[in-house]
Amino acid sequence: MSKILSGKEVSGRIKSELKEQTEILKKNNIFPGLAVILAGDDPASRVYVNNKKKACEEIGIYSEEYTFSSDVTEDEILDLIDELNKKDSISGILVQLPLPKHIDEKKIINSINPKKDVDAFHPVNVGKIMTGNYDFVPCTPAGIMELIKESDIDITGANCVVVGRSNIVGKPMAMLLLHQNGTVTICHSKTKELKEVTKKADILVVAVGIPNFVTGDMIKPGAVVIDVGINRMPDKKLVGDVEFETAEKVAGAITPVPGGVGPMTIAMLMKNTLKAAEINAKKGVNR
Ligand code: L34
Repeated sequence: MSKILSGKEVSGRIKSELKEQTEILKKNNIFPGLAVILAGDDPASRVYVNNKKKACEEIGIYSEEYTFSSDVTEDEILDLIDELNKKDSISGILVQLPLPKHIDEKKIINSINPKKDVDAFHPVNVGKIMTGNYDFVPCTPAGIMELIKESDIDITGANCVVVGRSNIVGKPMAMLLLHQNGTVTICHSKTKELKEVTKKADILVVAVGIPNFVTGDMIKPGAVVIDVGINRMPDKKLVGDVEFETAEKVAGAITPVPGGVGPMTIAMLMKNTLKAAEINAKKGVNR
């Protein structure tokens, strides 16, 4: 039986701290605001964006939502971002991914002012993460780092295996673990003898988007297992990329789905939005 790393619980604690910070910022005439852009009709994205708006309300962050239908043009989104980049009441801009297929995701992300890029997806912020002097940490990897802290494991020297190499999760995750002195291996769909690699992990992060991809026999006894996947099954049930039933018998600590990484992602977005408000108040968004 492993310890359950409840993102729901930890994010609740973090959000109440952020609420206090928001009150202090407001007393100092700093008013954080988040703009969320949603294009298309992906039902999962709709749920995530709703959860983000709800978190803003809870904490006292002003928020705006912009929705477009799936036939939106690139220029329409670029024009909106241009406007939001200049708008004083907006400290953070988030374009919910994935975007409709005909939209060039890179072009859209590149148009966001890096000082308002609360996802940390802009190349300037990605570069800063590489070198280790960053303001914004991408929300999902940042949330995972908080959950690992809860597990009481020391990352220094530990074998950390990240399965998945996306720009949103896998790559930045590997960097954050490396900054904390982990010995990091990145695996992906072309990795040979995957099980041999995952079996050696003291910390195993799985972000591949395939239901029940990692099973108990692939896990080292006592390992910390972080499941980033959220897959909706035909019966509407949510399952992760890790087969929970077999994994929790082997792991020392494990995140559930739902209630694990998802709520942490949102808490970290709130944290980044407060940070953006603070930075932009001090330095201005154009410097
Ligand atoms: N730009 N796009 C941008 N930034 C992000 O940080 C994201 N991500 C991922 C998808 N696209 C993005 C999210 O917001 C994934 N993600 C996300 C956010 C919230 C939740 C899950 C993923 C979440 O709230 N999960 C709940 C269950 C939600 C449900 O019922 O479907 C949970 O308990 O895991």
